[in-house]
Amino acid sequence: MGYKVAVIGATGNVGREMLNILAERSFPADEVFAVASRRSQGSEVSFGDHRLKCQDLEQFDFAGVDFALMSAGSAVAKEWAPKIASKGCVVIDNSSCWRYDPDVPLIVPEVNPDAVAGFTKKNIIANPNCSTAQLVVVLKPLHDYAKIKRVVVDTYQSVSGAGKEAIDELWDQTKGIFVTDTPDPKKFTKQIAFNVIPHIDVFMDDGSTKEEWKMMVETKKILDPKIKLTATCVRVPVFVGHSEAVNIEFENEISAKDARRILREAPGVLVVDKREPGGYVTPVECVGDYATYVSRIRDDQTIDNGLSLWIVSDNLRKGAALNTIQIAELIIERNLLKKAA
Ligand code: 11C
Repeated sequence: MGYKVAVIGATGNVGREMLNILAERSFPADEVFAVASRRSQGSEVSFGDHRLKCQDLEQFDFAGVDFALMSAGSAVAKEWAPKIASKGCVVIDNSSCWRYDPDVPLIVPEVNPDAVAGFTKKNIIANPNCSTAQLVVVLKPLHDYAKIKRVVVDTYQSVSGAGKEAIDELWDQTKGIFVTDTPDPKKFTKQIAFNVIPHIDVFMDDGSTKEEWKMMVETKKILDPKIKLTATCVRVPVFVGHSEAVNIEFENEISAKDARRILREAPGVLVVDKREPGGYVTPVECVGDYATYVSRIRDDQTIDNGLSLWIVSDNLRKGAALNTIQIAELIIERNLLKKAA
């Protein structure tokens, strides 16, 4: 017998990717439901060769549904995740709402799969921020080998991380700038076309942004609380695919050659590092892929046991929809779901 799966936020960028990936990976589902706000009720979304009609979240009956894959923002997650979970449905939420709750596991299956068993406390599991997910997949095998002390990461984040309106804003500004007038920024604080903006999410008291804070706190929760991490998160005029320039300081000896060998064996990671023009991955090349790509692996000569590298991944996939579905697959694989007889 297969599973019943509801995708909540089915009309959004991540919701659509969830439906694509469920179909692509032949997830063992008997039934898949597209659930969205009342505004989208009746609109259709693709699921493999089928079209699904969106159902209203407020009216939808979650009894008998095994997994609720949720990507509807923090406010919806705060209200609805506990209600849905109380019906016996496992909620895997993409928002930041539940990530820092000690009773909610924050999971990247390649990194901390054993922590998933803790979901039974609330029946809720959190999916990390997209920029964290692709980072920890790469850090984990290196940490196992040489113990990470400190990470300095600068991100180059695509507009799709900020939703559909942000994609439209980049598109309209890019066209408008040479043809008509540049439309004023709405979603972003400044012009995003042909520009970069060092500001993602709200400002914190210490001058960092919440996106930067999330990368630090989530890396600690998923990988190791002892790792020190500082981030500068920047929005760039790219539609899909987040990139990260990462500098890592280790306790123990590790060379670029070691790192290349370790990362070649690491689950979810693909090394493309030819040290020649074009011998690295850029965001446009990672779109639609599952892998997190690593390029430009090199020794940092300015510190002991230091490495620098470049990470690129599809933020809507490994950063969101794919990771969510991998978590559901992990629960099934480990036989952790209590299914009614
Ligand atoms: C961005 N990383 O690129 C964000 C999107 O906490 O899940 C995801 C925000 C989050 O804007």
